[in-house]
Amino acid sequence: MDTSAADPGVKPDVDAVIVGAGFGGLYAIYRLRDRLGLSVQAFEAGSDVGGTWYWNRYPGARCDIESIHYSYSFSDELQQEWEWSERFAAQPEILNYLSHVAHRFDLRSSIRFDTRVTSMEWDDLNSVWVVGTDDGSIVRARWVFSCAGVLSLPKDPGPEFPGLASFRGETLLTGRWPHDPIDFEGKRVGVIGTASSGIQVIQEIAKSAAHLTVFQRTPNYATPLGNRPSDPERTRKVKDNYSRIRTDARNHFAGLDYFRAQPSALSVSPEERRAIFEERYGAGGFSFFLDTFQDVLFDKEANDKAADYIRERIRERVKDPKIADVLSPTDYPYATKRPPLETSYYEIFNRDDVTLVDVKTTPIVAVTERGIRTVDRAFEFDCLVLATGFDAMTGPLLSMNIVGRNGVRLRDEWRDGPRTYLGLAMHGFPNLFVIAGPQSPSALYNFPLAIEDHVDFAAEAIDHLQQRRLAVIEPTSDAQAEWVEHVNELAQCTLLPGTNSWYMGANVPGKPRCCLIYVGGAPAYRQKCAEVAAGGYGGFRLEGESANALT
Ligand code: NA7
Repeated sequence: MDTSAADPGVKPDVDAVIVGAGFGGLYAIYRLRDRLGLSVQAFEAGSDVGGTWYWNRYPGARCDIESIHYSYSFSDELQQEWEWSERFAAQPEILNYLSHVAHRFDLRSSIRFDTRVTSMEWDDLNSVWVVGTDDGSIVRARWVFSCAGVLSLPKDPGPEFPGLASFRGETLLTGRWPHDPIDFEGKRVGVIGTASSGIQVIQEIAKSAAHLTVFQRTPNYATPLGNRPSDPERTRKVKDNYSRIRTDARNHFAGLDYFRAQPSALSVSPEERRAIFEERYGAGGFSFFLDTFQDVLFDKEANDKAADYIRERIRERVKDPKIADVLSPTDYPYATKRPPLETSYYEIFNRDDVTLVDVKTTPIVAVTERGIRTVDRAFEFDCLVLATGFDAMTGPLLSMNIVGRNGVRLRDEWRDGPRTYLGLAMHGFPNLFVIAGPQSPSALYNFPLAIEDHVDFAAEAIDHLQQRRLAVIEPTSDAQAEWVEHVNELAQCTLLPGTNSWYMGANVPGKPRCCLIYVGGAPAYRQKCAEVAAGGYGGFRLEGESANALT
């Protein structure tokens, strides 16, 4: 796309382009179009709404934050009318919910499906983004909201598994699961990856496969999910108090309703500590992670107590001590990789028709026509399932070939890691808002609330500009540098940097290693954003007469 010859005075086609129609994109359409009165065009690569929940339709996919929290708060009518059938909704129900939202607010009329944004270039002369899509069309917009997702671009498995293309059986990627049901009955199945997606899919495939072989590189500290049918009495209480529950959640570190965590695992007696671990382990959800002791993520000794407890439970549940050892993490602290939740995971390894392969000690050498060859054995499969994760947070943005002021490419700007202001916007890339972006609380903040906060912040900023007939908002280089330093300093106070996780960008070969998440928690982050807005958008430069406004 050549914008160097851009005509001055070219009007934008729409006020805002929105990339993606998952939780973020759907709310952005509603907020900008129906509340702010802007014209919007959303693009979605999938054939319908859902985003992450559209693509991750593998058996067992389910949210691990309680559905009463993992849902929109922006419409009380919506939260009153929708009924969740389980404590943690499964993927089909979440997809139904998002479909219902799209229908209820007539959001599909603003979305072009089966269309991927492939380029985005800032035309400085006209203060518009020129957005290109894979069908060859171009749309000019004053604002762009990237709601392209955080865990939406699966890692390309090709380079990590030589020979993958030669496998004659069926290869399935959890993050791009086919729409037609897959029947594992009587099949020999190999699964690579044992984190959140892997654990969920393994639990389901184990129910019908003739033989299941699990290839584990790093064991996880998985704790019980505690799923069950929704309790009508609790649902009624929640609905009677939804507004307060949402406010409380927004004041919690991770946007949830866990409020019993004590300051330190080291300041209580061993008996008291154990009783707390015991109770929270049984309570399910992120109780164990977020509602035990506040220093678990900061203090190695405190963390060891939690890790010891989980290892003990794994040893109780897995009969063969050698297999239990392989399943027990020992070389990284608890929760420095995103903790997965499980239901029957550990018991699966007590079965004769399930084999665990430790690929740390016996690495995979190649995928063959028939299966997988490790250094010491060949395995034959009918199906190979890859639950190998995502190019998280930065991947979806970088894949859109974003070019900002003066032809600067985001890919070059981020060569050593992302640089943002508030995880929301970038210097050199005006009028582009990144929803739940890198260096925001994102994955450590209940996504629907995090998304609503970001979209609201950006919509209010646009409103602020429009009222003053301003056209452009862009973070200053200084404000951005300060934020990046702050995010990195905070991360250094935690145990996260020492572990190879997607939080650190360490799951993708060659990706720069740095903390992709603001770890100061939702309340501190929300306060900072509120101060920025109240101060007239401090840290942002606002400029320009809005001569080419559409609305
Ligand atoms: P994750 O959390 O990135 O997990 C990917 C899993 O795949 C993990 O067990 C990896 O082991 C494993 N993996 C990745 N590459 C390889 C190779 N080359 N060889 C062997 N094993 C490999 O992705 P998920 O989809 O499970 O979860 C992502 C998020 O979605 C999750 O955090 C929730 O927020 C929802 P490793 O640990 O890297 O050794």
